[in-house]
Amino acid sequence: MAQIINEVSRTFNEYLLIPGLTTKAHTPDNINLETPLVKFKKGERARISLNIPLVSAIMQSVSDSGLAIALAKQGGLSFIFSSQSIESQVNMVEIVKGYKAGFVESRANITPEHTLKDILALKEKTGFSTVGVTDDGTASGRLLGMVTSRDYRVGKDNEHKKVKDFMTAFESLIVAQDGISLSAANDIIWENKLNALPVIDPDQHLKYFVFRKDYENSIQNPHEITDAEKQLLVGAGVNTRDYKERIPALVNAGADVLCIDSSDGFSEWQKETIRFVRENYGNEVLIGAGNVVDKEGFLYLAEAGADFIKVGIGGGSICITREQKGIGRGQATALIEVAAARDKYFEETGNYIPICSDGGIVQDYHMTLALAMGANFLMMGRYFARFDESPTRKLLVGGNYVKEYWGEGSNRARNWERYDMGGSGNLKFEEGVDSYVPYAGSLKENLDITLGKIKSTMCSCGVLSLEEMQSNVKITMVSSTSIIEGGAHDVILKEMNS
Ligand code: RVP
Repeated sequence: MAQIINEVSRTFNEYLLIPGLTTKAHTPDNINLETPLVKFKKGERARISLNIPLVSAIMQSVSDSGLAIALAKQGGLSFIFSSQSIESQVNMVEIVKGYKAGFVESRANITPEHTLKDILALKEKTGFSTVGVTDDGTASGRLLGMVTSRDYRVGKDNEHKKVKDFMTAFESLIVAQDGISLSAANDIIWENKLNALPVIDPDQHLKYFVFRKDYENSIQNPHEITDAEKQLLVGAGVNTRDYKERIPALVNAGADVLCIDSSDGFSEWQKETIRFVRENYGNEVLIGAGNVVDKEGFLYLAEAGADFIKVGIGGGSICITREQKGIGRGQATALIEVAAARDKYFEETGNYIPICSDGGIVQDYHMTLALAMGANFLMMGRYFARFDESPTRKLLVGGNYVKEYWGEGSNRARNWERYDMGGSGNLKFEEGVDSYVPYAGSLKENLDITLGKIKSTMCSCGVLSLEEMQSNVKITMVSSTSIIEGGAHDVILKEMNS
Protein backbone atom coordinates (compact mmCIF):
# COMPACT_ATOMS: atom_id res chain seq x y z
CA MET A 1 0.00 0.00 0.00
CA ALA A 2 1.18 3.54 -0.66
CA GLN A 3 2.64 5.35 2.27
CA ILE A 4 0.16 7.97 3.42
CA ILE A 5 1.60 10.94 5.30
CA ASN A 6 -1.20 12.22 7.47
CA GLU A 7 0.67 15.29 8.63
CA VAL A 8 -0.72 18.26 6.69
CA SER A 9 1.91 19.97 4.55
CA ARG A 10 2.00 23.68 5.32
CA THR A 11 2.96 27.05 3.86
CA PHE A 12 4.82 29.99 5.40
CA ASN A 13 1.53 31.82 6.00
CA GLU A 14 0.67 29.28 8.67
CA TYR A 15 3.56 30.21 10.96
CA LEU A 16 4.83 33.15 13.00
CA LEU A 17 8.00 33.83 14.95
CA ILE A 18 7.88 34.32 18.71
CA PRO A 19 10.06 37.19 20.00
CA GLY A 20 13.03 36.35 22.22
CA LEU A 21 14.96 38.66 24.55
CA THR A 22 16.16 41.73 22.67
CA THR A 23 19.26 43.09 24.37
CA LYS A 24 20.86 46.44 23.68
CA ALA A 25 23.28 44.67 21.35
CA HIS A 26 20.40 43.54 19.13
CA THR A 27 20.34 46.46 16.71
CA PRO A 28 19.91 46.14 12.93
CA ASP A 29 23.46 47.45 12.41
CA ASN A 30 24.86 44.53 14.37
CA ILE A 31 23.06 41.88 12.33
CA ASN A 32 25.09 39.73 9.98
CA LEU A 33 23.19 38.13 7.07
CA GLU A 34 26.17 36.29 5.60
CA THR A 35 25.41 32.72 4.59
CA PRO A 36 27.22 29.80 2.91
CA LEU A 37 26.27 29.14 -0.72
CA VAL A 38 28.09 25.86 -1.20
CA LYS A 39 29.10 22.75 0.70
CA PHE A 40 31.92 22.82 3.24
CA LYS A 41 33.51 20.48 5.73
CA LYS A 42 33.20 20.85 9.49
CA GLY A 43 35.61 23.47 10.75
CA GLU A 44 36.10 24.98 7.27
CA ARG A 45 34.38 27.82 5.45
CA ALA A 46 32.33 27.64 2.26
CA ARG A 47 34.25 28.63 -0.87
CA ILE A 48 31.49 31.10 -1.70
CA SER A 49 29.34 32.93 0.81
CA LEU A 50 26.60 35.44 0.11
CA ASN A 51 26.40 38.68 2.05
CA ILE A 52 22.60 38.57 1.91
CA PRO A 53 20.71 35.26 1.72
CA LEU A 54 18.88 35.94 -1.53
CA VAL A 55 19.32 34.60 -5.06
CA SER A 56 17.22 35.27 -8.15
CA ALA A 57 15.35 32.53 -9.98
CA ILE A 58 16.70 30.74 -13.05
CA MET A 59 14.06 32.30 -15.28
CA GLN A 60 13.88 34.22 -18.56
CA SER A 61 11.72 36.88 -16.95
CA VAL A 62 14.04 37.36 -13.97
CA SER A 63 17.75 36.63 -14.24
CA ASP A 64 19.66 38.24 -17.09
CA SER A 65 22.97 40.09 -16.79
CA GLY A 66 21.28 43.35 -15.74
CA LEU A 67 19.61 41.84 -12.69
CA ALA A 68 22.72 39.77 -11.93
CA ILE A 69 24.88 42.91 -11.74
CA ALA A 70 22.37 44.77 -9.60
CA LEU A 71 21.92 41.88 -7.16
CA ALA A 72 25.62 40.99 -6.82
CA LYS A 73 26.29 44.64 -5.98
CA GLN A 74 23.92 44.25 -3.03
CA GLY A 75 25.49 40.99 -1.84
CA GLY A 76 23.14 38.40 -3.42
CA LEU A 77 23.51 36.28 -6.55
CA SER A 78 21.64 35.59 -9.78
CA PHE A 79 21.54 32.38 -11.73
CA ILE A 80 21.40 33.35 -15.40
CA PHE A 81 18.58 31.41 -17.06
CA SER A 82 19.43 28.35 -19.13
CA SER A 83 16.40 28.30 -21.44
CA GLN A 84 18.35 30.11 -24.14
CA SER A 85 21.14 29.15 -26.52
CA ILE A 86 24.49 28.33 -24.94
CA GLU A 87 25.98 31.26 -26.81
CA SER A 88 23.59 33.83 -25.45
CA GLN A 89 23.78 32.49 -21.89
CA VAL A 90 27.59 32.62 -22.12
CA ASN A 91 27.30 36.18 -23.35
CA MET A 92 25.24 37.17 -20.29
CA VAL A 93 27.76 35.55 -17.93
CA GLU A 94 30.58 37.40 -19.69
CA ILE A 95 28.78 40.72 -19.33
CA VAL A 96 28.53 40.23 -15.56
CA LYS A 97 32.13 39.04 -15.23
CA GLY A 98 33.32 41.91 -17.43
CA TYR A 99 31.46 44.49 -15.39
CA LYS A 100 33.76 46.78 -13.52
CA ALA A 101 32.08 49.00 -10.99
CA GLY A 102 32.38 52.55 -12.15
CA PHE A 103 33.84 51.60 -15.56
CA VAL A 104 31.14 51.80 -18.20
CA GLU A 105 31.29 51.03 -21.87
CA SER A 106 30.44 54.20 -23.77
CA ARG A 107 26.81 54.07 -24.83
CA ALA A 108 26.77 57.15 -27.11
CA ASN A 109 29.37 57.26 -29.86
CA ILE A 110 29.86 59.04 -33.15
CA THR A 111 32.48 59.70 -35.86
CA PRO A 112 34.20 63.08 -36.44
CA GLU A 113 32.44 63.38 -39.80
CA HIS A 114 28.97 63.48 -38.24
CA THR A 115 27.29 66.79 -37.45
CA LEU A 116 25.89 68.68 -34.48
CA LYS A 117 22.45 67.61 -35.68
CA ASP A 118 23.52 63.95 -35.30
CA ILE A 119 24.85 64.66 -31.80
CA LEU A 120 21.51 66.17 -30.78
CA ALA A 121 19.64 63.19 -32.24
CA LEU A 122 21.96 60.80 -30.38
CA LYS A 123 21.39 62.63 -27.12
CA GLU A 124 17.63 62.49 -27.67
CA LYS A 125 17.79 58.76 -28.42
CA THR A 126 20.18 57.62 -25.67
CA GLY A 127 19.76 60.29 -23.01
CA PHE A 128 23.56 60.64 -22.72
CA SER A 129 25.26 63.97 -23.16
CA THR A 130 28.82 62.62 -23.03
CA VAL A 131 29.66 61.26 -26.48
CA GLY A 132 32.79 59.34 -27.46
CA VAL A 133 34.14 60.34 -30.87
CA THR A 134 35.82 57.33 -32.43
CA ASP A 135 37.13 56.56 -35.93
CA ASP A 136 34.30 54.10 -36.62
CA GLY A 137 31.63 55.53 -34.34
CA THR A 138 31.63 52.45 -32.06
CA ALA A 139 32.23 52.11 -28.32
CA SER A 140 35.58 50.41 -28.92
CA GLY A 141 36.89 52.40 -31.89
CA ARG A 142 40.05 54.53 -31.85
CA LEU A 143 39.34 57.52 -29.62
CA LEU A 144 39.64 60.80 -31.53
CA GLY A 145 37.81 63.15 -29.21
CA MET A 146 34.87 63.70 -26.92
CA VAL A 147 31.78 65.88 -26.99
CA THR A 148 29.84 67.10 -23.97
CA SER A 149 27.04 69.63 -23.81
CA ARG A 150 29.66 72.27 -22.97
CA ASP A 151 31.05 72.00 -26.51
CA TYR A 152 28.09 73.52 -28.38
CA ARG A 153 25.22 75.96 -28.01
CA VAL A 154 21.85 74.66 -29.11
CA GLY A 155 20.00 77.21 -31.27
CA LYS A 156 23.13 79.33 -31.84
CA ASP A 157 25.52 76.91 -33.49
CA ASN A 158 24.95 75.70 -37.02
CA GLU A 159 23.51 72.17 -36.90
CA HIS A 160 25.54 71.17 -39.94
CA LYS A 161 28.81 71.90 -38.16
CA LYS A 162 31.02 68.80 -38.21
CA VAL A 163 31.80 67.04 -34.93
CA LYS A 164 35.54 67.30 -35.65
CA ASP A 165 35.22 71.11 -35.62
CA PHE A 166 33.82 71.46 -32.12
CA MET A 167 34.78 68.26 -30.23
CA THR A 168 37.54 68.29 -27.63
CA ALA A 169 40.23 66.58 -29.68
CA PHE A 170 42.16 63.64 -28.29
CA GLU A 171 45.33 65.72 -27.90
CA SER A 172 43.51 68.00 -25.44
CA LEU A 173 41.76 65.26 -23.51
CA ILE A 174 42.82 63.92 -20.14
CA VAL A 175 42.68 60.14 -20.45
CA ALA A 176 43.67 57.11 -18.38
CA GLN A 177 45.16 53.79 -19.47
CA ASP A 178 43.20 50.54 -19.10
CA GLY A 179 44.03 48.77 -15.84
CA ILE A 180 43.77 51.90 -13.70
CA SER A 181 41.95 51.37 -10.41
CA LEU A 182 38.67 53.09 -9.76
CA SER A 183 40.04 55.17 -6.93
CA ALA A 184 43.02 56.33 -9.06
CA ALA A 185 40.58 57.23 -11.85
CA ASN A 186 38.54 59.15 -9.36
CA ASP A 187 41.61 61.09 -8.21
CA ILE A 188 42.20 62.21 -11.81
CA ILE A 189 38.57 63.24 -12.09
CA TRP A 190 38.83 65.34 -8.94
CA GLU A 191 42.20 66.89 -9.64
CA ASN A 192 41.11 67.98 -13.12
CA LYS A 193 37.50 68.82 -12.30
CA LEU A 194 36.20 66.39 -14.94
CA ASN A 195 32.77 64.87 -15.25
CA ALA A 196 33.96 61.92 -17.31
CA LEU A 197 37.34 60.30 -17.81
CA PRO A 198 37.92 58.17 -20.95
CA VAL A 199 39.96 55.00 -20.38
CA ILE A 200 41.88 53.72 -23.41
CA ASP A 201 43.99 50.71 -24.33
CA PRO A 202 47.60 50.95 -25.60
CA ASP A 203 46.29 51.39 -29.19
CA GLN A 204 44.19 54.38 -28.19
CA HIS A 205 40.96 52.42 -28.48
CA LEU A 206 38.19 53.53 -26.16
CA LYS A 207 37.48 50.98 -23.39
CA TYR A 208 35.35 52.79 -20.83
CA PHE A 209 34.28 56.04 -19.35
CA VAL A 210 34.51 56.63 -15.62
CA PHE A 211 31.90 59.13 -14.51
CA ARG A 212 32.15 61.15 -11.36
CA LYS A 213 28.69 60.07 -10.19
CA ASP A 214 29.40 56.34 -10.73
CA TYR A 215 32.31 56.42 -8.32
CA GLU A 216 29.98 57.79 -5.69
CA ASN A 217 27.48 54.99 -6.45
CA SER A 218 30.08 52.25 -6.19
CA ILE A 219 31.21 53.25 -2.74
CA GLN A 220 27.61 52.87 -1.63
CA ASN A 221 27.72 49.08 -2.15
CA PRO A 222 29.71 47.74 0.78
CA HIS A 223 28.11 44.27 0.54
CA GLU A 224 28.98 43.63 -3.12
CA ILE A 225 30.17 40.03 -3.73
CA THR A 226 33.22 39.59 -5.90
CA ASP A 227 35.87 37.00 -6.78
CA ALA A 228 39.64 37.29 -6.23
CA GLU A 229 39.89 39.54 -9.31
CA LYS A 230 37.21 41.86 -7.89
CA GLN A 231 34.73 40.77 -10.56
CA LEU A 232 31.11 40.33 -9.52
CA LEU A 233 30.00 36.77 -8.81
CA VAL A 234 27.42 35.17 -11.07
CA GLY A 235 25.66 31.81 -11.22
CA ALA A 236 24.21 30.01 -14.23
CA GLY A 237 21.45 27.46 -14.69
CA VAL A 238 22.10 24.24 -16.60
CA ASN A 239 19.86 21.40 -17.69
CA THR A 240 20.24 17.63 -17.80
CA ARG A 241 20.14 17.48 -21.62
CA ASP A 242 22.92 19.57 -23.17
CA TYR A 243 25.13 19.78 -20.09
CA LYS A 244 28.16 18.28 -21.85
CA GLU A 245 28.32 21.33 -24.11
CA ARG A 246 26.74 23.97 -21.86
CA ILE A 247 28.80 23.39 -18.70
CA PRO A 248 32.25 23.72 -20.34
CA ALA A 249 31.10 26.87 -22.14
CA LEU A 250 29.79 28.44 -18.93
CA VAL A 251 32.89 27.46 -16.95
CA ASN A 252 35.02 29.01 -19.67
CA ALA A 253 33.00 32.20 -19.52
CA GLY A 254 33.75 32.46 -15.80
CA ALA A 255 30.45 31.39 -14.17
CA ASP A 256 31.22 31.03 -10.46
CA VAL A 257 28.59 28.44 -9.64
CA LEU A 258 26.11 26.33 -11.62
CA CYS A 259 22.70 25.02 -10.71
CA ILE A 260 20.71 22.27 -12.37
CA ASP A 261 17.32 23.76 -13.11
CA SER A 262 14.49 21.28 -12.78
CA SER A 263 11.04 21.20 -11.24
CA ASP A 264 11.70 17.67 -9.91
CA GLY A 265 15.35 16.98 -9.12
CA PHE A 266 15.10 13.57 -7.47
CA SER A 267 16.36 11.85 -10.63
CA GLU A 268 19.18 9.89 -12.19
CA TRP A 269 19.48 12.69 -14.78
CA GLN A 270 20.73 15.01 -12.06
CA LYS A 271 23.13 12.43 -10.68
CA GLU A 272 24.63 11.97 -14.16
CA THR A 273 25.01 15.71 -14.63
CA ILE A 274 26.84 16.07 -11.31
CA ARG A 275 29.01 13.07 -12.20
CA PHE A 276 30.00 14.80 -15.45
CA VAL A 277 31.19 17.81 -13.44
CA ARG A 278 33.15 15.71 -10.95
CA GLU A 279 34.79 13.61 -13.67
CA ASN A 280 35.85 16.63 -15.68
CA TYR A 281 36.52 19.28 -13.06
CA GLY A 282 36.80 17.48 -9.70
CA ASN A 283 35.58 19.83 -6.98
CA GLU A 284 36.77 22.92 -8.85
CA VAL A 285 33.36 23.57 -10.46
CA LEU A 286 30.50 24.15 -8.05
CA ILE A 287 27.05 22.81 -8.91
CA GLY A 288 23.76 22.90 -7.02
CA ALA A 289 20.88 20.52 -7.71
CA GLY A 290 17.16 20.13 -7.06
CA ASN A 291 14.35 20.60 -6.49
CA VAL A 292 13.37 18.14 -3.80
CA VAL A 293 10.76 18.22 -1.04
CA ASP A 294 11.77 15.47 1.35
CA LYS A 295 14.62 13.79 3.17
CA GLU A 296 15.03 11.04 0.56
CA GLY A 297 15.42 13.54 -2.28
CA PHE A 298 17.96 15.53 -0.25
CA LEU A 299 20.05 12.46 0.61
CA TYR A 300 20.06 11.26 -3.00
CA LEU A 301 21.45 14.57 -4.29
CA ALA A 302 23.81 14.92 -1.33
CA GLU A 303 25.32 11.51 -2.12
CA ALA A 304 25.43 12.42 -5.81
CA GLY A 305 27.77 15.26 -4.82
CA ALA A 306 25.61 18.41 -5.07
CA ASP A 307 27.20 21.57 -3.66
CA PHE A 308 23.83 22.90 -2.51
CA ILE A 309 20.29 21.59 -2.76
CA LYS A 310 17.12 23.47 -3.69
CA VAL A 311 13.83 22.73 -1.99
CA GLY A 312 10.34 23.29 -3.36
CA ILE A 313 7.91 21.87 -5.85
CA GLY A 314 4.82 23.68 -7.00
CA GLY A 315 4.96 26.67 -4.65
CA GLY A 316 6.15 29.23 -7.22
CA SER A 317 3.74 32.09 -7.87
CA ILE A 318 3.52 31.27 -11.59
CA CYS A 319 3.68 27.50 -11.09
CA ILE A 320 0.77 25.15 -11.77
CA THR A 321 2.71 21.89 -11.39
CA ARG A 322 0.57 20.81 -8.43
CA GLU A 323 -2.61 21.28 -10.45
CA GLN A 324 -1.21 19.65 -13.57
CA LYS A 325 0.71 16.72 -12.14
CA GLY A 326 -0.47 16.42 -8.56
CA ILE A 327 3.09 16.48 -7.18
CA GLY A 328 4.50 18.86 -4.59
CA ARG A 329 4.41 19.73 -0.93
CA GLY A 330 3.62 22.78 1.20
CA GLN A 331 6.83 24.80 1.11
CA ALA A 332 7.26 25.22 4.88
CA THR A 333 6.84 21.51 5.57
CA ALA A 334 9.21 20.54 2.76
CA LEU A 335 11.81 22.97 4.04
CA ILE A 336 11.56 21.89 7.68
CA GLU A 337 12.04 18.22 6.72
CA VAL A 338 14.98 18.89 4.39
CA ALA A 339 16.65 21.21 6.91
CA ALA A 340 16.51 18.44 9.52
CA ALA A 341 18.00 16.00 6.99
CA ARG A 342 20.81 18.46 6.21
CA ASP A 343 21.65 18.87 9.91
CA LYS A 344 21.65 15.10 10.47
CA TYR A 345 23.81 14.57 7.38
CA PHE A 346 26.27 17.14 8.73
CA GLU A 347 26.41 15.40 12.09
CA GLU A 348 27.02 12.03 10.47
CA THR A 349 29.43 12.97 7.67
CA GLY A 350 30.96 16.32 8.65
CA ASN A 351 29.75 17.75 5.30
CA TYR A 352 27.45 20.75 5.47
CA ILE A 353 25.32 21.11 2.35
CA PRO A 354 23.45 24.43 2.24
CA ILE A 355 19.80 24.34 1.24
CA CYS A 356 17.86 26.92 -0.72
CA SER A 357 14.13 27.49 -0.30
CA ASP A 358 12.82 28.06 -3.81
CA GLY A 359 9.44 29.60 -4.59
CA GLY A 360 6.34 30.68 -2.73
CA ILE A 361 7.73 33.67 -0.84
CA VAL A 362 5.05 36.37 -0.83
CA GLN A 363 5.50 38.58 2.23
CA ASP A 364 8.87 39.84 3.42
CA TYR A 365 8.36 38.06 6.74
CA HIS A 366 8.10 34.76 4.83
CA MET A 367 11.79 35.24 4.07
CA THR A 368 12.64 35.51 7.75
CA LEU A 369 10.49 32.48 8.51
CA ALA A 370 12.13 30.41 5.76
CA LEU A 371 15.58 31.36 7.05
CA ALA A 372 14.55 30.52 10.61
CA MET A 373 13.18 27.17 9.44
CA GLY A 374 16.63 26.30 8.17
CA ALA A 375 17.04 27.68 4.64
CA ASN A 376 20.57 28.98 4.08
CA PHE A 377 19.34 31.16 1.27
CA LEU A 378 16.18 31.83 -0.71
CA MET A 379 15.48 31.79 -4.44
CA MET A 380 12.80 34.16 -5.64
CA GLY A 381 11.26 34.96 -9.00
CA ARG A 382 8.18 37.12 -8.45
CA TYR A 383 9.99 39.33 -5.94
CA PHE A 384 12.77 40.29 -8.38
CA ALA A 385 10.57 40.37 -11.51
CA ARG A 386 8.91 43.54 -10.17
CA PHE A 387 12.05 45.65 -10.34
CA ASP A 388 13.48 47.98 -12.99
CA GLU A 389 16.47 45.66 -13.43
CA SER A 390 14.49 42.55 -14.43
CA PRO A 391 14.60 41.90 -18.19
CA THR A 392 10.89 42.19 -18.97
CA ARG A 393 8.72 45.01 -20.25
CA LYS A 394 7.13 47.57 -17.95
CA LEU A 395 3.54 48.22 -19.06
CA LEU A 396 0.60 50.35 -18.03
CA VAL A 397 -2.34 48.00 -17.44
CA GLY A 398 -5.64 49.24 -16.01
CA GLY A 399 -4.00 52.45 -14.81
CA ASN A 400 -1.21 50.64 -12.93
CA TYR A 401 2.37 49.96 -13.91
CA VAL A 402 3.17 46.26 -14.11
CA LYS A 403 6.06 44.09 -15.29
CA GLU A 404 5.67 40.88 -17.21
CA TYR A 405 6.50 37.64 -15.39
CA TRP A 406 6.16 34.18 -16.89
CA GLY A 407 7.01 30.68 -15.68
CA GLU A 408 9.66 28.50 -17.24
CA GLY A 409 6.99 25.84 -17.69
CA SER A 410 4.73 28.20 -19.65
CA ASN A 411 4.27 28.08 -23.38
CA ARG A 412 6.04 31.41 -23.58
CA ALA A 413 9.31 30.13 -22.08
CA ARG A 414 9.13 26.67 -23.67
CA ASN A 415 11.76 25.37 -21.25
CA TRP A 416 10.94 21.70 -21.78
CA GLU A 417 14.36 20.65 -20.42
CA ARG A 418 13.27 21.82 -16.95
CA TYR A 419 10.37 19.37 -17.02
CA ASP A 420 12.20 16.63 -18.88
CA MET A 421 11.29 13.07 -18.02
CA GLY A 422 13.34 11.52 -20.81
CA GLY A 423 11.96 10.72 -24.25
CA SER A 424 11.65 13.20 -27.09
CA GLY A 425 12.19 16.80 -26.22
CA ASN A 426 9.19 19.08 -26.24
CA LEU A 427 6.78 20.72 -23.85
CA LYS A 428 3.91 18.23 -23.46
CA PHE A 429 1.69 20.36 -21.25
CA GLU A 430 2.12 23.67 -19.47
CA GLU A 431 3.30 23.79 -15.85
CA GLY A 432 3.45 27.56 -15.61
CA VAL A 433 1.50 30.70 -16.48
CA ASP A 434 2.25 34.02 -18.18
CA SER A 435 1.39 36.92 -15.87
CA TYR A 436 1.94 40.49 -14.69
CA VAL A 437 3.36 41.56 -11.35
CA PRO A 438 3.01 45.05 -9.86
CA TYR A 439 5.94 47.27 -10.83
CA ALA A 440 7.91 48.17 -7.70
CA GLY A 441 10.83 50.42 -8.74
CA SER A 442 14.52 49.83 -8.22
CA LEU A 443 16.03 46.67 -6.77
CA LYS A 444 18.18 48.51 -4.27
CA GLU A 445 15.38 50.58 -2.79
CA ASN A 446 13.12 47.56 -2.35
CA LEU A 447 15.90 45.36 -1.03
CA ASP A 448 16.81 47.95 1.58
CA ILE A 449 13.26 47.83 2.92
CA THR A 450 13.08 44.03 2.83
CA LEU A 451 16.45 43.58 4.56
CA GLY A 452 15.44 46.22 7.09
CA LYS A 453 12.38 44.12 7.95
CA ILE A 454 14.38 40.88 8.22
CA LYS A 455 16.90 42.55 10.51
CA SER A 456 14.18 44.11 12.62
CA THR A 457 12.51 40.72 13.09
CA MET A 458 15.86 39.18 14.03
CA CYS A 459 16.31 41.90 16.66
CA SER A 460 12.87 41.04 18.05
CA CYS A 461 13.89 37.40 18.19
CA GLY A 462 17.13 38.29 19.98
CA VAL A 463 19.52 36.86 17.37
CA LEU A 464 22.39 38.44 15.45
CA SER A 465 23.12 35.88 12.72
CA LEU A 466 21.25 33.39 10.56
CA GLU A 467 22.99 30.49 12.24
CA GLU A 468 21.93 31.76 15.64
CA MET A 469 18.37 32.25 14.37
CA GLN A 470 18.24 28.68 13.07
CA SER A 471 19.30 27.24 16.40
CA ASN A 472 17.50 29.55 18.80
CA VAL A 473 14.20 30.94 17.59
CA LYS A 474 10.75 29.70 18.44
CA ILE A 475 8.23 29.35 15.62
CA THR A 476 4.53 28.88 16.21
CA MET A 477 1.83 27.52 13.95
CA VAL A 478 -1.25 29.71 13.62
CA SER A 479 -4.89 28.76 13.12
CA SER A 480 -6.88 30.21 10.25
CA THR A 481 -8.78 32.40 12.69
CA SER A 482 -5.57 33.82 14.12
CA ILE A 483 -4.44 34.66 10.59
CA ILE A 484 -7.50 36.93 10.39
CA GLU A 485 -6.50 38.41 13.76
CA GLY A 486 -3.06 39.19 12.28
CA GLY A 487 -4.40 41.64 9.69
CA ALA A 488 -6.39 44.82 10.32
CA HIS A 489 -9.79 43.59 11.51
CA ASP A 490 -13.06 44.85 12.87
CA VAL A 491 -12.34 48.39 11.78
CA ILE A 492 -13.48 50.31 8.73
CA LEU A 493 -10.36 51.06 6.74
CA LYS A 494 -10.27 54.70 5.65
CA GLU A 495 -8.86 54.11 2.18
CA MET A 496 -11.66 51.65 1.42
CA ASN A 497 -14.17 54.41 2.07
CA SER A 498 -12.50 57.17 0.11
P1 RVP B 1 8.24 32.66 -7.00
O1 RVP B 1 9.35 33.35 -6.32
O2 RVP B 1 7.12 32.27 -6.06
O3 RVP B 1 7.72 33.43 -8.18
O4 RVP B 1 8.79 31.27 -7.55
C1 RVP B 1 9.90 31.18 -8.40
C2 RVP B 1 10.22 29.72 -8.61
O5 RVP B 1 9.15 29.06 -9.30
C3 RVP B 1 11.42 29.45 -9.49
O6 RVP B 1 12.65 29.61 -8.85
C4 RVP B 1 11.18 28.03 -9.94
O7 RVP B 1 11.60 27.08 -8.98
C5 RVP B 1 9.67 27.96 -10.03
N1 RVP B 1 9.18 28.06 -11.41
C6 RVP B 1 9.70 28.71 -12.46
N2 RVP B 1 8.91 28.52 -13.53
C7 RVP B 1 7.92 27.75 -13.09
C8 RVP B 1 6.81 27.25 -13.87
O8 RVP B 1 6.58 27.65 -15.00
N3 RVP B 1 6.06 26.33 -13.29
N4 RVP B 1 8.08 27.47 -11.79
